[in-house]
Amino acid sequence: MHITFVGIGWEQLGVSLLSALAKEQGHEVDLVFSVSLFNDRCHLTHDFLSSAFDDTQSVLKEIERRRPDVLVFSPISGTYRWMLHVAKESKRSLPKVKIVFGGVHSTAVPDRVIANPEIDYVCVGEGDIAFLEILKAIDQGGQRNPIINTRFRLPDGNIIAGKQDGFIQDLDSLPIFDKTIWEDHMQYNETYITMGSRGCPYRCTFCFNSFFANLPQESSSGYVRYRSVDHLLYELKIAKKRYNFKLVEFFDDVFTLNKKWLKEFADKYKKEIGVSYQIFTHIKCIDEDVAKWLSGSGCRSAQIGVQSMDDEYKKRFLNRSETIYDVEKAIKFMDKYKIRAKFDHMFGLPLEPIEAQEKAKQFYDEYPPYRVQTYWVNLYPGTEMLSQCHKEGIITDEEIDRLEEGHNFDTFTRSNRLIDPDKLRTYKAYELIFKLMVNMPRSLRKKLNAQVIKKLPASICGALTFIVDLVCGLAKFDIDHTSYAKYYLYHMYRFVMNKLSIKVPGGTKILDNIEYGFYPPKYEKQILKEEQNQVLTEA
Ligand code: B12
Repeated sequence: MHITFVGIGWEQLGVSLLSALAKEQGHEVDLVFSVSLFNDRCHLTHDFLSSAFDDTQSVLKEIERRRPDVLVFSPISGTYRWMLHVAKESKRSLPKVKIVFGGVHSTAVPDRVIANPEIDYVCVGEGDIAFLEILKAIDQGGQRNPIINTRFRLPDGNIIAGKQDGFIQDLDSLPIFDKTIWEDHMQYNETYITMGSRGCPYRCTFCFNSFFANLPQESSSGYVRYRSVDHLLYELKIAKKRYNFKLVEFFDDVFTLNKKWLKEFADKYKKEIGVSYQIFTHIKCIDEDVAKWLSGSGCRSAQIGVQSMDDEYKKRFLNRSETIYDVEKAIKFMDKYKIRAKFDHMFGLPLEPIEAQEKAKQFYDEYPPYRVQTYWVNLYPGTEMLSQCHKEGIITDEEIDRLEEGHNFDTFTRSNRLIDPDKLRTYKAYELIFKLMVNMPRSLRKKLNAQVIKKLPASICGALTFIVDLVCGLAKFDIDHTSYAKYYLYHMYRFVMNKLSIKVPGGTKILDNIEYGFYPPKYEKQILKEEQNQVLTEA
């Protein structure tokens, strides 16, 4: 069959994996992508510019031109509305196309998603097995038997829900991510993203893990799982030959959780790949060994969620047990081994005492991280935090309804109505201070006063924050900033050229067009053996 994935904003590793699985089954796979400049559902939102660069119509036209048999979407909450719109329009123009939804948002509210008559299948939870079963069912003209981790609609309108069955345990039995479908849009010669594990042992109330991990599963099925180091390095070796990237970003929830795995990774990565990398991790998972291994193997920065500096609040409302003392220990190790600490700090946390911001300022003054990344709280469907807010009467049923339908998500730039306007000005002042202070000498840092800065109109404060962050990032040649800027410049140029009907080269230059083997050779042999056994059994 011809399968088309529809993406927006950024690469999605879930899509890359499903693409590899579908190609392995002999399907023809491609991607239609909206770069959605200035509304990328991540960092940048600007109403006027986003409508000037809107590319939704060309996405719809492209889907119509390609006439796929199956259209696949993997929405997070912030991309759900757009994806739903594209799905509906595509069904109108191609009534025979089968539409499949999956991913985080679909898992949080599957009944709402399948309630849209245009959507034929919805995957709940992990889709490595379900996706192939869905494709088989479509290929055979639709079936009535339940499909694992899936809901679908029968011609009479009834919904069939398959058994929910945990999390795939052997990640090495899966193919490596298929990056080829994204090459035209991404800039893999700059940064390459991947993951070595799935799952997280922590249950922060604002995170999708707070519900995803609780999906029904067999008792023997664990949530935190690893690819072998060799499986991961096999992928990186292929990718390095093909793209020669400058940086690898590991998006594992807690990259340094398993010290045995990390040690093996650090030893082999340095020898076999040897390119700088960045990770995400948890304060509790940084000690001296970890910092030393990371640093020795090329890790230049680690992004860590600090979120709030009020220990008591954090424990009670965010389900996080680390203390300021743990943060201090972690940053000292990172400083000692020259790993840049990028701390995530959240504004607008429900019921957090406002004094927590001054505490944070004092901490960042004493131990300035490389960067404070600031986020405005979003209440994501399915999360523990959303239920807490409902229980506390902070959010109404109608607002939950809107969130579950995918409205009102804007993480970086905008706050939400839950934040009291006076508090909002205070938060904005601290946001500017945090951005400034880590780039200033200590004597000047002391002079920053939230009560004074708070008097600036919120819009000016917001604009200054954006400028300070951008200028400091570019001045430090921070690759997060430079690659983001390059991505935008390239796509703005491409957008204009497209309007003039001038074709421009894709975002990634392919350096070595070797065949993309989705399995390391030793697993390929194993899979072949399994397939032969199956043929024998069937015979
Ligand atoms: C890598 C990553 C990014 C990358 C890549 C973007 C992307 N869209 O994936 C970047 C840095 C760009 C990014 C940015 C953002 N992210 Co992010 N990101 C992640 C992260 C860490 C990994 C996602 C991933 O690749 N997982 C691995 C793959 C294999 O798993 P998967 O995608 O879930 O897919 C599996 C199943 O879900 C299912 N499946 C998925 N889709 C489909 C479709 C079908 C048809 C089927 C059958 C099955 C299926 O099968 C797959 C294989 O089992 C997740 C957290 C996490 N650990 O998952 C957060 C996460 C997705 N991000 C999140 C958020 C909020 C954001 C941002 C808004 C802000 C931010 N915090 O940075 C932006 C939005 C960007 C955008 N426009 O998409 C939230 C989303 C919550 C929500 N309900 O919407 C998550 C869940 C983190 C969290 N703590 O809650 N992110």
